Amino acid sequence: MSEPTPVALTIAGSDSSAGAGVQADLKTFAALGVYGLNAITCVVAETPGKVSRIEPVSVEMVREQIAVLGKNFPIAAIKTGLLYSAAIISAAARAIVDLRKKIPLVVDPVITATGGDPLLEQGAIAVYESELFPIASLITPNLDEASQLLGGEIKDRQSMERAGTELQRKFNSPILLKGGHLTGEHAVDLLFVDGRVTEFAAPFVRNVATHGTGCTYSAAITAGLAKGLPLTDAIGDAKRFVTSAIRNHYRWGDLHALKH
Ligand code: PXL
Repeated sequence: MSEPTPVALTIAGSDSSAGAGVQADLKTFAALGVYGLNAITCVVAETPGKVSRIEPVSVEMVREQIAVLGKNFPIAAIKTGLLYSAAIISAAARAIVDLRKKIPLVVDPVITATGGDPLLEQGAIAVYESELFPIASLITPNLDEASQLLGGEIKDRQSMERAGTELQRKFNSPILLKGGHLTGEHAVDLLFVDGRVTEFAAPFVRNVATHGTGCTYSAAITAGLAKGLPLTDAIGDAKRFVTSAIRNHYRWGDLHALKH
């Protein structure tokens, strides 16, 4: 008999250009052999680099999506992406706790889009810290997000090590600090668990304007956890997956240049 397909849930926003958000998560789950469920938090009208409008879904609707899925599917791992507001972060955290099962939870603390447009309401970071981080199995900030969580600039390997250690202590959760925005031969991410640091490196892919890499990466980690992999194996596999996705990306810019 074949093994049952693992099931993972993403709680995130919809990206109309489908490179980030829920769409990236579901494509990643499918590519990795995991059945993906989604609870939509907001709808974003955008193309890569330009957010044009965001509308949230009601808090009650966010809660209901998570509750019905939890009652009817064997959810083996959960990730959160764009949660938009303090009220939605709080509703998502409570709905996850209400599932009353210990399910691995990956929190991708999405604050701004790659192009720099804000995606999270001001003041919402405090609710991440008080309600969602305490139930996370892994938090996956990039360098900008880590700076916003801690204050101060992170500009090299040394400051990454300091920031990751501080984040892990402050939030008492494993931290994957993604160093992709540092320039160098390799894109280096550091995992901080219980005072230990593990490095994940891949050759830096040059001359690519990316959109949705953070979403794809955290979704791939979630897929690995849904399959029952240990955290370091799930991250190692996910790093290879996202590097390959960046290398084999859809060339939106080229098409855009041709048509306009
Ligand atoms: O890449 C961050 C991100 C996450 N979620 C949604 C987005 C974006 C970026 O634009 O639209 C829905």
